[in-house]
Amino acid sequence: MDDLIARAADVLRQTKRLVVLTGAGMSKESGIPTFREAQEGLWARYDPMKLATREGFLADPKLVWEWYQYRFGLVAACKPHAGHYAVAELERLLPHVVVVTQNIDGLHLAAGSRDVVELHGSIHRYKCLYGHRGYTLADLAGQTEVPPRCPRPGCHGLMRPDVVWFGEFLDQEVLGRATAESQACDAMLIVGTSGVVQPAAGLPYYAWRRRAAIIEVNPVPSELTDLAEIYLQGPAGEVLPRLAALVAQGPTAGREEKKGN
Ligand code: BV8
Repeated sequence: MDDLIARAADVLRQTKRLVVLTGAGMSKESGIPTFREAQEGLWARYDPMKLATREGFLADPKLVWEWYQYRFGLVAACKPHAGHYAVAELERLLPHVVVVTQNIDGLHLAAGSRDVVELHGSIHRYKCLYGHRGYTLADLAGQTEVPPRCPRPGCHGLMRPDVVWFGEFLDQEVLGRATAESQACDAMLIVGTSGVVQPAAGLPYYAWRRRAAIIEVNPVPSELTDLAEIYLQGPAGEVLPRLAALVAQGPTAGREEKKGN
């Protein structure tokens, strides 16, 4: 593994435009179960794939709202781990780094990454069924109804998390940015995703088609491992800090340029 990480660091040092594509495995070591892991406790008998849908919400708004409040509580109790900080460090070391995450937990932003594309939205943001968005739970505090109602005068629509559910289209601007960065990158670092959920899992193919270097970090091979030039088989919290430390030790394509401007 040491020589593979060293090789990956060499690739990243010469990278001018890096996309870091992350999935639920990126947050595992922060204590957030991955989407496919069995749900805990009272949620064990529910299928997340059914709860994370508009139909599931309309069928039982209170149940789905409470599921997200349970998950919000999990996220609120968690902190970024060394892997998140390593990704933020790569953004400081290299000329152009964009984090494209499938996660809704906000941990990349909390770790200091600045250019983060949240493909599936955020559990920290709320909107109503009629699309009035930009609210936080604090804006809804004091309402006793579950789910709460839209604070916008005259609306009163049911509130929901501002996330992308299965069967819902991603925000076109967000997906457009993620696609453009994947089409323009010269390296893509894929961390902690099974590569199943579309259209996120299609992004690495844009990088692959333009012969970008693809590096994957995952303890288990995924649907995307065959695309990887370098597969680092291990957990994000262990591999990424080693990778970032090696990148920091040598000259990078961008550091001189960054000093220049
Ligand atoms: C869309 C937000 C157009 C919500 C999420 C039939 C009907 C309807 C749609 C479809 C259909 N068939 C296919 C589709 C498309 C569907 C889809 O992809 N389905 C899959 C199941 C086949 N996609 C959609 O619906 C998307 N919209 O396509 O619109 C459309 C419209 C109508 C009809 C058709 C198409 C919207 C997808 C977004 C869904 N929302 N999240 C919420 O979170 O509550 S997705 C959700 O699941 C997560 O955000 C995440 O993206 C995904 C889970 O995937 P991963 O992140 O990869 O996590 P996973 O658990 O799978 O894997 C974890 C990995 O980590 C593993 O590889 C593991 O080995 C690794 N790991 C573990 N520990 C570590 C680690 N790695 C590193 N370190 C560790 N320590």
